[in-house]
Amino acid sequence: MTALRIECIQGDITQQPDVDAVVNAANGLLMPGGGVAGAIHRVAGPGLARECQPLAPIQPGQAVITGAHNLPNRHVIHCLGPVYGQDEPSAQLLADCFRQALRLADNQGLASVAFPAISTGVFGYPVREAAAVALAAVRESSASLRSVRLVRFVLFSDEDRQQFQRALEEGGVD
Ligand code: AR6
Repeated sequence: MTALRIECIQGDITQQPDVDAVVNAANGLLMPGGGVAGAIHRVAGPGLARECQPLAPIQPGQAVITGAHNLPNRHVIHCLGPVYGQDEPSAQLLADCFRQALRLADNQGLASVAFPAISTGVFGYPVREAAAVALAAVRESSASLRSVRLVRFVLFSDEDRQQFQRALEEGGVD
């Protein structure tokens, strides 16, 4: 069995044509918003919001999967991250997002998933803490994954990429 590969790159989550699913840092109503959600819905087109409507609302830590519409992927997995300092326990809820997203991807037989830094924008989660939670959750999930072989973190800024890269290296060799 091939090991799970984890990578951290700087980039735009809507420009990852080589992955099967991209993850949306969604709002509870699964509507187009700002940040990642705005970018994903803009590129996907209005069909994505229509498909999302009957799946909403979702709770912090929850994930749902849809088609990718005009995005160059097969699926979008929508996660509602915790609002830092408000949705508690925030680390557990953030970890739940990654675990649930990976489980959904694996259940669909997908091989690759790209995540943004969920909760670190409008929801105020400090990037360094979020990176540690995200990497730990992915590592913990890896033993139960049958089809997912690549997890890519796509960070908007180089500073955020460095934080995730550090968390990846601190957790051991990939
Ligand atoms: N590609 C990759 N990363 C991005 C992109 C992009 N295109 N755009 C922003 N980021 P956020 P949240 C980074 O606010 O904190 C929305 O309005 C961004 O710099 O998108 O989970 C929703 O509707 C930050 O580091 O997600 C919700 O209401 C990270 O992605 C709420 O914001 C997450 O920022 C969700 O807030």
